[in-house]
Amino acid sequence: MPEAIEYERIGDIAVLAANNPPVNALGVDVRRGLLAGIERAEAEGARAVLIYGKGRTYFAGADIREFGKPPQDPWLPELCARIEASPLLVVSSIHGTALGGGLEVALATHYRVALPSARVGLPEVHLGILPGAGGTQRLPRVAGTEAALDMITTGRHVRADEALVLGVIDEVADGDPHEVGLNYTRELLESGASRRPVSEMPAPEQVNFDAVYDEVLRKGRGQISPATAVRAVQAACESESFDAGMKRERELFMDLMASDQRKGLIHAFFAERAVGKLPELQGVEPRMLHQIGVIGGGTMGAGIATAALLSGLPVVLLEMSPEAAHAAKGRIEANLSGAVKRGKLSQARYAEIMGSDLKLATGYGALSNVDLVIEAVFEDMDIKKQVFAKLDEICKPGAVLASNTSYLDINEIAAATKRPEDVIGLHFFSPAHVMKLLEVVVADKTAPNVVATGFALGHRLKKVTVRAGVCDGFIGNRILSTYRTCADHMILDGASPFQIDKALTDFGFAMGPFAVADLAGLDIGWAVRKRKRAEGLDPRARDSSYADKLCEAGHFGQKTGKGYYVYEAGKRGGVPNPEVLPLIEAERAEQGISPREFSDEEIVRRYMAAMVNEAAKVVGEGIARRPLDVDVTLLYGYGFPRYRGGPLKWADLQGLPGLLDDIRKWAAEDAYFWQPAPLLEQLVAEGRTFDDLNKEAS
Ligand code: TC6
Repeated sequence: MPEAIEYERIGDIAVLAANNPPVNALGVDVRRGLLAGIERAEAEGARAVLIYGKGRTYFAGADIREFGKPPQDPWLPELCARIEASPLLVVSSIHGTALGGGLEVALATHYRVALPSARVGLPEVHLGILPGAGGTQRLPRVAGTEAALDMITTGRHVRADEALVLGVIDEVADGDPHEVGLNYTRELLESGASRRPVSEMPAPEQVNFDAVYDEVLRKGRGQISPATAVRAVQAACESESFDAGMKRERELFMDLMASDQRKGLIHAFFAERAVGKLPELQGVEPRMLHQIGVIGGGTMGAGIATAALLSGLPVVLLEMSPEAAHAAKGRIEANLSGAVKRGKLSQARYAEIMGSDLKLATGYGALSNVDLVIEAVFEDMDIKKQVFAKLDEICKPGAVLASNTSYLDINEIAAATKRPEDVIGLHFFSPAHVMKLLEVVVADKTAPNVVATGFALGHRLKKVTVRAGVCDGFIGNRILSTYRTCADHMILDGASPFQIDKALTDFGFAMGPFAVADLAGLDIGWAVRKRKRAEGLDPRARDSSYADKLCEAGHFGQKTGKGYYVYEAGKRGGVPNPEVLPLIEAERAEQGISPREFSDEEIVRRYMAAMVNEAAKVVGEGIARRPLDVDVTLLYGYGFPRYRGGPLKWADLQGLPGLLDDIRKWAAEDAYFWQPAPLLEQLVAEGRTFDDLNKEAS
């Protein structure tokens, strides 16, 4: 096996090259190699040490896979102290990304040169920890307290030119990192540069840390790592010595390391990388995509077209009339102008897209040559079937025929064609050019290379892409429908939509379910309720109609200015709609329900148990392949707080037996709704967790 750190002697300079693909993470072998390399360079009488990474990057951080396992010597903070204390001149040459422990190693070296394309950052807070190898002590000494607080609490990746201005790096030079590093080290030696340990620099300047702490805590919506990191930086300013500051950093680091938030965030990190790895796609080549079609230019269709155009894919957008096509063009123009304003798209590229990449059409014939077509028309099975029958006639052989339906049966849609193997669900989330989630819904006859094409498209559009099976609502909307029903039951029994929204945003959700319903449009839920009632509700299911009354009065949420909340033009968010509680009270009276008090804790517990129970059914039935697929779906499509890892990670951390006990207890009041998921019962009986299932599947 190759050495994780390769040692090379070039004249007076000992070169330590990291060789730990793919990202040169600072695992135990790398740490040992660095320590041995420094000791050898000193013993051999070198004058300087150059550290750089082979392959695509300098060290991208500590090896996250080691977290939570027994630590192995040398620890990164000790290694950094040893590097800094070396009597030799120690230099880093940075390319790719010097992140987390990687930047901490670089800050422990005496000088830093970087390629123009390099980025540096301390993103540890996104993993629920803080820079624990001196980053909170050294960065403010070189960049100043304010810049360090910004970098550490946001975890943002800073470009080389900005890092140079901030003093995080000393020089930017283009070329090969080995050569660039050697040239810079030689220059330093020739100019007689002396060692420059950051720990010996003066303590950084004071700021109002309490104010920063409060602000960061508020922005974190319950996430503790960024605010805790503020206290660590404070220690850099206020401790009597560098070592005392390091001690405080370590204490705070260890607290975070032991937290559930750290476990949730690291689960999220690996889960979002695992969703695209499906054994069934190993070795399956996706079909080529040169041009796609989109049917329907409403908010969803225009969003999908925008996402495709931004990724460089030409789009033919089909609408039913020239007026509708014109309106669709306007939506796409507005989306793309937003991208220009945010600096994500150049004016020249904008002109190119509007001039030639986007084609508007009003006849199906325009789709005869596209490689994939996504239908985003009205959510009605008969209309979808007509669309697919037409596509079957028009599209060239091998074209992928996709539906963006969010609930309907893809098998039934596929049966409207003579090529069901080419049919798939591509469920985008609105606004589709912004939301990161894509559910690839695989029907019974979908060909593997069509599934692979769905994933390839997701990758190209920079989506987090999850595989789902066919059922009402697939992974996300099926689970949403259940926890939303649970919320409706709590309302009938005495809670208010506003209390529920508040309890759930306090839990960490970006929005509560009723604010979300207002945003999505109340007509969507209304249509689903009407469809389900038409299909026939189970006589044991509780139903409520107060929300229908809002819709009947023409209140569809944000788009009409009124729903659960009232929205004033120009103001963000809304205030509770005073018409809502009387509607609920009338319904309770009609159903003979005496309302009772709900604590916020009970609201969260019931809502989450409903979510977990349905999610366990979704996994048990194979609609989601693994628990982590559910977690990623809820994180990216439904505003689930990332620091809780997703509903099934949250469930593991709570303990599955307690959740199942609650579900069984509530089944005594409503045995139809609270039917325990067989998979949950099985896991509890076997003393296993959802994470055990993830591990078995990987
Ligand atoms: C830290 O340093 C704490 C210090 C204090 C200690 C006291 N460890 O993302 P990609 C894997 S905390 C282990 O697909 P990209 C990743 O799982 C750390 N593995 O590539 C994937 O594996 P797979 C602070 C890691 O080019 C593969 O590498 N650092 C690590 O899109 C490729 O990754 C960070 O938070 C790791 N640190 O993006 C940086 N990093 O192929 C985290 C990656 O088996 N990493 N892997 O699926 C990143 O942000 C990105 O990976 C990237 C590269 C920007 C480095």
